[in-house]
Formats: sequence, structure tokens, C-alpha cells
Amino acid sequence: MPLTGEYKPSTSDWARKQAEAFEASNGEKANTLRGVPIVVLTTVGAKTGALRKTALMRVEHAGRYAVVASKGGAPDEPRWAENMRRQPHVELQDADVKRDYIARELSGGERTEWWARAAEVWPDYDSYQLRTDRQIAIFVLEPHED
Ligand code: F42
Repeated sequence: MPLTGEYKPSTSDWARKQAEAFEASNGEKANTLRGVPIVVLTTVGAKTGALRKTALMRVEHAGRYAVVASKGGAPDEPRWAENMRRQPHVELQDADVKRDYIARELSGGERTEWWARAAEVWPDYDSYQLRTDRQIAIFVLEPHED
């Protein structure tokens, strides 16, 4: 079942514009960053309960996706990561397909495996990790069947 709630736009200008242009064009426009495909994740705000939309790199494997809470290696974690820990039911739009998923934070061998897939898509993730003391969280999104 799709998420319900009021959409609250992000205060980050470039990321908000990308997410909005991507959704408005059904994934036909604003669908890459430096030539690499992106997806748009919708989470439920941990405090507001509002719908939050975030453009992220597309890391897909066998119908599952990973999302990497890198925020360019900033010291603070992106807000959507905590939103997902509180409310793991999320939506993800890849090209013109939007589906419901359940997010699960990864650790151990599974994390290592998905990190390698993510770094293959976007090698900068490795340099982001070197830039920050926090371990960058990575979540797998598995299709949510009603
Ligand atoms: N960020 C990544 O972390 N990883 C990526 O792979 C990535 C790729 C990417 C590709 C294209 C692009 O345009 C942007 C990309 N970004 C990537 C940046 C990404 O889109 C986000 O801007 C970034 O991850 C920061 O996420 P954020 O959730 O911290 O966003 C901030 C700017 C934001 O929107 N904050 C909101 C605000 O009002 O400014 C708050 C959002 C929120 O969830 N609020 C909660 C609520 O309850 O509504 C409360 C949260 C709390 O605990 O206070």
C-alpha cells in the first residue's frame, strides 16, 4: 500500500529540484548525477510524519536496492536514515516504476557485499567514508508485498 501523508520539500535546493523534476517527468528527466542513474526515495519523517523525498544513487541487484547514507561524507548523517529506522516502510522510484519496500540496515558480511556493489556504481562512496568518522549506514530495500 502506498505511503500517505503531506509532502514536505527538502531544504536542500539542488537535491529537492532533482527529486521533484525526476518525479514530475516519471523518471525521464533529472535521472542522473554526473552520468550515473539516480532513484528517488520517499520516507516518512521521524518527527513530522510528513513524506520526505530524496534523490540517491541507483544501486540495484536482483530486484533489491541499496541506499547509502553518505551525504558526501558529512559528519552528520542524512535525516532520511533515521526516518527509515523509525518507519522502514518506504517507497522508491526507479525510472517510471514506483514500488513499496521495507528497509533494513546492513551489518557484517551483507554490508560488505552491498558496499562493494554501491562503490562499483559510485566510487566516491569510498572517499566519503574516509572523510568522516561515522560508519556510513547502508540499507537494503526489499519489495514489500501487501
Ligand atoms: N545523498 C546520500 O546520502 N547518498 C546518495 O547516494 C546521494 C545521491 C544523490 C544523487 C543526486 C542528488 O541530487 C542528491 C543525492 N544525495 C545523496 C543527496 C540527498 O538527496 C540528500 O540531500 C542528502 O542525503 C541529505 O539528506 P537529508 O535527509 O539530511 O536532507 C536534508 C537536506 C533535508 O531535506 N532535510 C529536511 C529539511 O527540512 O531540510 C528534513 C528532512 C526530514 O526527514 N525531517 C524529519 C521529519 O520528521 O520530517 C525530521 C528529521 C529529524 O530527525 O530532525
